[in-house]
Amino acid sequence: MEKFSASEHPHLRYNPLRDDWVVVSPHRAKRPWQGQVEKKAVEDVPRHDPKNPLCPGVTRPSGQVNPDYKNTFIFDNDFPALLPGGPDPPKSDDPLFQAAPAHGNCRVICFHPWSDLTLPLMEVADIRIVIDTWANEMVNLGKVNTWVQIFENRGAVMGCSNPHPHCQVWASSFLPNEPSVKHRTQKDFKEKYGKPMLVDYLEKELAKKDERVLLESAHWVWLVPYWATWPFETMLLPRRHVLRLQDLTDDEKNDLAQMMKNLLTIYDNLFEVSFPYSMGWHGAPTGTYLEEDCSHWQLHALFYPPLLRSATVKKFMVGYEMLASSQRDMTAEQAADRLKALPRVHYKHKSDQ
Ligand code: H2U
Repeated sequence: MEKFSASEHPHLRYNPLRDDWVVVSPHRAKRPWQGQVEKKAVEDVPRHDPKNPLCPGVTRPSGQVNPDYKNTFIFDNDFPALLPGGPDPPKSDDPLFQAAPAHGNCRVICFHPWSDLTLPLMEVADIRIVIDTWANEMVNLGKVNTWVQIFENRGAVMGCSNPHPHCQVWASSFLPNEPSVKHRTQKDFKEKYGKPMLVDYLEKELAKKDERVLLESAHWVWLVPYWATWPFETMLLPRRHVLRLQDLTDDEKNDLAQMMKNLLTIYDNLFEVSFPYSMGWHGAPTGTYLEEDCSHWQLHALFYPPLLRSATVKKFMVGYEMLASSQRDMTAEQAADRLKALPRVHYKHKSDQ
């Protein structure tokens, strides 16, 4: 019988964090594409636009005036998805009509006063200030909220409404679906195997680092997870067992700033475009969980980019993905090989060499 090859034969891969499976169909990677081609995003963004509500000194539609900020600037989202107060829905005995309270705070963090910068184009010292701002928000919002989700949507293709470098923070009184599943799976794993899942996973990935490990630094490892779903999905993990972003040491935060610049530069170099993605941090829950044993958690950042084969061809999670299981063509290892082969200098700075 023909011998199985992961780079040729369809198979399933288990995602132990989400407790689900992804269909991998490597033989399909060469199929012709006649689907949608996204318009290449216009990259000529003015450094300052007096009409852009995220720029320094601008009056937002809410009437609030942004300060003349010099590094990061945080404000309460003028159109928040969650509110700190308000009435709770009534309890129901009917299992088919269940509602629950949802409170929280939504904030916007501008990374830098200039609209024409993105994280990989920023100075490492300025990225470090962003990391400190994230950690502060985790501490402050985490005092009362169960979950603080920091996320960046980059690029119009990801629904980002504004090119100015920024991210969002949604803090909630409840544990949302994704972290709720991860809380359970990591707890079960630690009970069964005696180690935090992602600590064990990183050790095993480092033992065979030529497969999916992309970049290593003193304190961080960037890799394509074995179970990645999006074509160029990656994960960033600390080497040490760290529960939450606010637990990082100064050295780890400095190293993280450099690592983020490096990895996002590689992403931008893939198709020589400001690479669109949704990225975010997952660590142990907060609020009342701060008093509980959360040692099964390991901090990690997730990068979910939608691009597939060029700056203009996007992967859609539709059809089979919506109705059955997620599916990918190129394997995680093939994606890793593509990313590993890319230059480390940002394509916009090529001429500086
Ligand atoms: P994106 O990260 O998806 O582009 O969203 C930008 C956020 O900024 C969005 O949540 C908020 C929007 O509500 N915003 C304000 O709070 N005030 C404004 O004046 C513009 C945008």
